[in-house]
Amino acid sequence: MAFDLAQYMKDRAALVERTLERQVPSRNGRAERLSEAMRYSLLAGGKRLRPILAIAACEAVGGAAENCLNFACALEMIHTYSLIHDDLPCMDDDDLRRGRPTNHKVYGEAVAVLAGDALLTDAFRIAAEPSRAGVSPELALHVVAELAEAAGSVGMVAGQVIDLEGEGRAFTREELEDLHNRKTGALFVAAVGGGARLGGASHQQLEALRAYARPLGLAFQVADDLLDVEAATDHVGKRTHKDADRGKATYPTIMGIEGSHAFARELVRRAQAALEPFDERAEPLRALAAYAVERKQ
Ligand code: GRG
Repeated sequence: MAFDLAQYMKDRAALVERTLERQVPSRNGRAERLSEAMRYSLLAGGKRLRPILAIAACEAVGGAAENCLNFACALEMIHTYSLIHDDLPCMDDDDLRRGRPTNHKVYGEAVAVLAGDALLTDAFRIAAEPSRAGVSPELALHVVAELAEAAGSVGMVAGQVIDLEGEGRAFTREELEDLHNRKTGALFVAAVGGGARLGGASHQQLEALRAYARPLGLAFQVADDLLDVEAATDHVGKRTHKDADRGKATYPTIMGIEGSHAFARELVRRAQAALEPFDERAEPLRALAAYAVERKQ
């Protein structure tokens, strides 16, 4: 029977949802408004792509989803913090995210900044707490360190600074690739690498899975640039056509719409080729690579 990606994503997202609900409770004494702001953005129904990739990588090497659920939730918390901060007036200044008003529009800028800070900080507490007994402290430490590197000053935050400082300036293709490898790709690589490690991957498997995640992260970003040009706001749940308004360098500006579609397909081919040594347990990863560029939101 053909692999049903929609069902797979629904099932794995439900596991993530349940764990997030438990790990980020609403009760918080006198700071209840902080928890409400965290949960407002976190439980707003994103695609949960990064946690699903972590789970799929864990399963591809024979692990169970339960081995990496805390790690998967930490990824989603870091991703959500980045979206809350990215939407602030001092950054991309957006009113709409995940189909609803952005965090600062509802809670004000100060609480939105702090909700992002708390999500980021709590993510590391949760990632450091293995979902299952039997994970060695050394393994847990490696996974947490890689996550911090991907999210921090050489990864996502660096990507965000390069992006902001580059507004209104032309980028070479290499510069654009470096920006997106940091801003978007690093967390994809950490998701797949961490999930694989927690599933018991060998060194060889880990390298192959990273070779899958690198082009996948870039393909996801090329698709995001294309959605910004081609899709309507009510389909994607965030404002579109904003890259051109802000004078941002994008794949469509560098290689045209058709060229960008072709490049995205080539990146998916490269990602899938890296999975050749794996058996049918990597089917979700194969399908997720195609989904990253075919998605409509
Ligand atoms: C503020 C440190 C800091 C970083 C922000 C990730 C990011 C860096 C900004 C988000 C802006 C953006 C459009 C990035 C490009 C790709 C991307 C991350 C899209 C959003 O991710 P999805 O599509 O969103 O997985 P959902 O809502 O489904 O989780």
